[in-house]
Amino acid sequence: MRALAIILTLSMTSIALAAEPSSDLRLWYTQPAPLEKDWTYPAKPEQQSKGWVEALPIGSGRLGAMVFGGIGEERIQFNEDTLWTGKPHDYVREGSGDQLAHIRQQAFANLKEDTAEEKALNTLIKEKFLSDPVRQKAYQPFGDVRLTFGGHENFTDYRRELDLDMAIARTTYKAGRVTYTREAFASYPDNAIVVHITADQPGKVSFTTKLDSPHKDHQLKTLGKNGVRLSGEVDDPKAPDDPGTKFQAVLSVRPTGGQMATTRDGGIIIQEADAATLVLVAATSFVNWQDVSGDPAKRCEEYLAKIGEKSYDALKAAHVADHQSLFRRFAFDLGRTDRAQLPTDERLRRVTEASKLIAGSNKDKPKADALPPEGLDADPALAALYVQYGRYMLIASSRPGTQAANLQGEWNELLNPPWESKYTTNINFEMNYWPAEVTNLSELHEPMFDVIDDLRVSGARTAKKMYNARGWVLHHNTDLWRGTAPINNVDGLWPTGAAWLCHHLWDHYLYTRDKEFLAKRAYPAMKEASQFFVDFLIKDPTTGYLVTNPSHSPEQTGPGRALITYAPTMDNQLIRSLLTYTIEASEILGTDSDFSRQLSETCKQLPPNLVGQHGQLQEWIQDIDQPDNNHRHMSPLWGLYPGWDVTPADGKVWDAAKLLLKWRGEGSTGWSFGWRIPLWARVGDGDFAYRQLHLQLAKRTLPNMFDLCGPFQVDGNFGATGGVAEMLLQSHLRPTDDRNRHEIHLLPALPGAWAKGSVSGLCARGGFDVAMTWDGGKLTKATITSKLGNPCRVRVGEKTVDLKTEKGKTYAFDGVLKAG
Ligand code: FUC
Repeated sequence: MRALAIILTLSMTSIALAAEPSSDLRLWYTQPAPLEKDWTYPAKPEQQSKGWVEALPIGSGRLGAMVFGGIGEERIQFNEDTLWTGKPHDYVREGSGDQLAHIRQQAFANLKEDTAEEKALNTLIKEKFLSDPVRQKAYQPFGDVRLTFGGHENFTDYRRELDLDMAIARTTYKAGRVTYTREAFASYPDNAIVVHITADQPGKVSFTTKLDSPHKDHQLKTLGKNGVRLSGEVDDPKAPDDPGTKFQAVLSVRPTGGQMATTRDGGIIIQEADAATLVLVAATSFVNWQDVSGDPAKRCEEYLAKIGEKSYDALKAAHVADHQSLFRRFAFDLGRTDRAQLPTDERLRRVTEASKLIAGSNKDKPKADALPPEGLDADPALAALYVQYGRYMLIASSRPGTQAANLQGEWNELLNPPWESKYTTNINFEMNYWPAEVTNLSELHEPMFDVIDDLRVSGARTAKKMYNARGWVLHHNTDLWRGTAPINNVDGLWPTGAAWLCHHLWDHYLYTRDKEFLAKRAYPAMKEASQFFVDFLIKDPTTGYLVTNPSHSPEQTGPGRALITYAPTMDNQLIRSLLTYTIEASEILGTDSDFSRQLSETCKQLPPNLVGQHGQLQEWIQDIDQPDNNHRHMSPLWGLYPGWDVTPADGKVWDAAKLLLKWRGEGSTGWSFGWRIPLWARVGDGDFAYRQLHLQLAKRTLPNMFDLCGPFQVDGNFGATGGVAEMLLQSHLRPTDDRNRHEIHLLPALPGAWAKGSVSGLCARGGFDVAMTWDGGKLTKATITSKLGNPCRVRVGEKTVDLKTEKGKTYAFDGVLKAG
C-alpha cells in the first residue's frame, strides 16, 4: 500500500512538472468552438452548452467579443454596450396612478390564489398598471469579424486559450510545417479590439477578412486599401417605425509585408504577409439615456486617430499593463493537482460526472452527504480559477465610463436575447457587483453608480406618476433607457429596487470611506430613495405597521395565496437598511437632521423580522411559509446576505433565518447557487457553501465557464466569486458599538476541502487589505494593511483582537492572532 502510494505521488509530481499551461490562470481547449449554434432559445441545457458558449470572452468594458478559435474559418463576434433596441422613453403607463388605491385595497384583502378576485386584480395590473410597452428593450449584438485562411484544413497541435492574467485569447496550430498564432484582446486604453496573426516563418500569413452583422439592412464598405466599414441602424421588430440607434464599426488591417487588396463585397485580402494586425473600433449614436444624437462615424474616426500608427506591441503592452493593474491585486491559491493540466472543458466534465454521485437533489433538504472525492475536491485549482474568472469578467464588462455589466455581462449574439439581456434588479444586477469591493476592484463599481444617477431622474418621474410620491422608485428591471415602471407581468410589481441599489452606494462608502462620494453621490440618491418610501409606505389596517403595498416576494407565486401582497420580509429589510444608512450618512455629513428624525420614526413602524410557527423566518407578514419551499430566490434572507438586517445578535431571528436557509435547500439556477454560497458562509457553514459552489460548477457552468441560469447569464459567475470571498473573509457592518470599528472575520467559513491555501488582496470594510495563509484548515498567518488608519477588530473563531491602526501600515498575525 505504502509503496503504491509513493509511486502514485511520484507520478503525479512528474505530470505536474510537465504540466501545460505553465500558469493556472488560463482556460484552454484542444478544439475550436463551433462557429454557429445549431439550436434556438429556449433550449435544453445540453443544447445550450454548444457553440457560442464555447467561445472565449474578451472585453474592454465598452466593447466585448467572443473569440471562437476557428481554424480555416475564424469568427470574432462583438458587442458594444450601448447598442440596444429602443430610444429614450418614459415607460410609465398613462393613468396607472389612478389604479393604485384599488390595487392596494385588494392586496390588503389577502386574496387567494386562482380566485376570480385574484384573476381580476392581475388582469387590471397587467392592463392598466404595468409599463407601456410592457417589455423593456433589448441589448443587441453588433457584428462579427470573419477570417478565412485557405489551406489550413490539415492541422495539428491545436490549442486555444484565454489567459486571464494578460486578458488575451490565443489560438495556435500547425498547418503544413507552419505554426500559426492568433492573439485577440479588447483594449480599454485604446478603445479597440485588436487581433494579431503571426506565423513562425516569413510570408506565410494569407487570409481574407470581412465584417458581418445580424442587423438587417446593414451596409458594408471598403475604406481605402485596408479598411472595412460596417454601418446601420438597429431595427426593433416591436416598434418598426421608431428610429433605431445608429452604429458603425471600422476594421483596419495592417499587414507586415505581403500584398493587400479589397474584394467587391467589402472584404480585405492579405497575401504572403509575415504578420497582420487587425484593429476594430465601434461606436453608436447613444450619448446618454435621454440623448441619441451622437455620430458613430466621427467616434470611430476619433478612436482610430488616437490609435494612429501604434504598433501591435505598443497596443498589447498598454492593454496588459492596464488589465494587470486591476487583475493582479488579488491572488488565490488552493494548491494544484494533476487535474489542473487538463483542458478546461475536461476539468468541468469531471466535476459534472462526479456530481452525478451526489444523492441530494433540489427537492431534498440539505444533507451532509459527502461530496465525491473525484469532484471539485480533486481539482481545487479549478475553484480558484473560477473565482478569478469572475474578477476577469468584471474587469472585461464594467469599467468607469462604460455601461454596467448586464444580465450577460456584455456578451450577446442574439437579436432577441433571454430577458432582453438587461438589468434585473430583484437579484441579478446587484449580484454582478458582489465581487467588486471585496476582491479589490472597487472602481469597477462605478458603472452601477452611473445607472443609479440616471434612475434617480427616471425613477422620480415614475414615483410621481404612479404613486404620487417624492423621491425615486425602481421596480424589478431597468434597461439602457432607464425604465423604472413595473414590467412584463404581475411579478414585475416589486417597488424596492432602489433600496437594494442604494445598499451598493453605502457599501462602497464603507469600504472606501470616501466622504466626497458619500456627500455628492451616495447620500442624495439614498435620501431621495428614502423619501419615496416615506411617502409610499401605508399603514397596514391589521397590524398597524407601515408597509409596502402593492408588492410581492420576488418571484413567488402560491401556494394558496395571491402573488400580489404587502409587506414581504425582503421589503421590510431593504427599507429598514436604507433608512438606517441614510440616517447614519446624514449624521456623518451633518445634514438634514429633521429628515433624519422622520426616518427614525418611520423605521420604528416597519414590521420587524417575524418568527413563524415552525421557528422559521417568515417570508411574508402572514405566517404561511411552507417547509418544502426551495425557491431559487432567497429574498427573505436578504438581511443575512448581502444585508445585515439579521445578525447573530438577533438571537431567535438569527436561528429562524438559519432554518429558512436550510429549508431553501440547494440552488437550481446558476445564480441561485451563487446566492447560497455567501448565505451559508454568513452562518459559518463553509462545507455547505462549498457544496453549492461544487454543484454550480457541476450543473450550471458552460464549457467556457460562463454561468447557466437557464440560458447563459453572467450573474452566477459574479455571485460565486463574491460568495467565495465571503467564505474567506467577512467584514461586518455593525458588530461593535463604534461606527468606525469594523469586525474583520478571518476564515469564517473555510470548507474542509480547502485545508491548505492562501489568498491576498481581499478587502475589508473600513479600508483594509488582507492576506492570509492557512494549513490543516487553520489560519497560519495573516497580514492586514490599513489603507485609511481606521481601528478594527480582528476575529478568528471566537478569538478577537482590537487593533488601532496607522494609515499605510501593515500588521501581521500568526494563526492565534498573536502579533508577528
Ligand atoms: C429573475 C430570475 C430569473 C432570471 C431573470 C433574469 O427574474 O428569477 O431566474 O434570472 O431574473
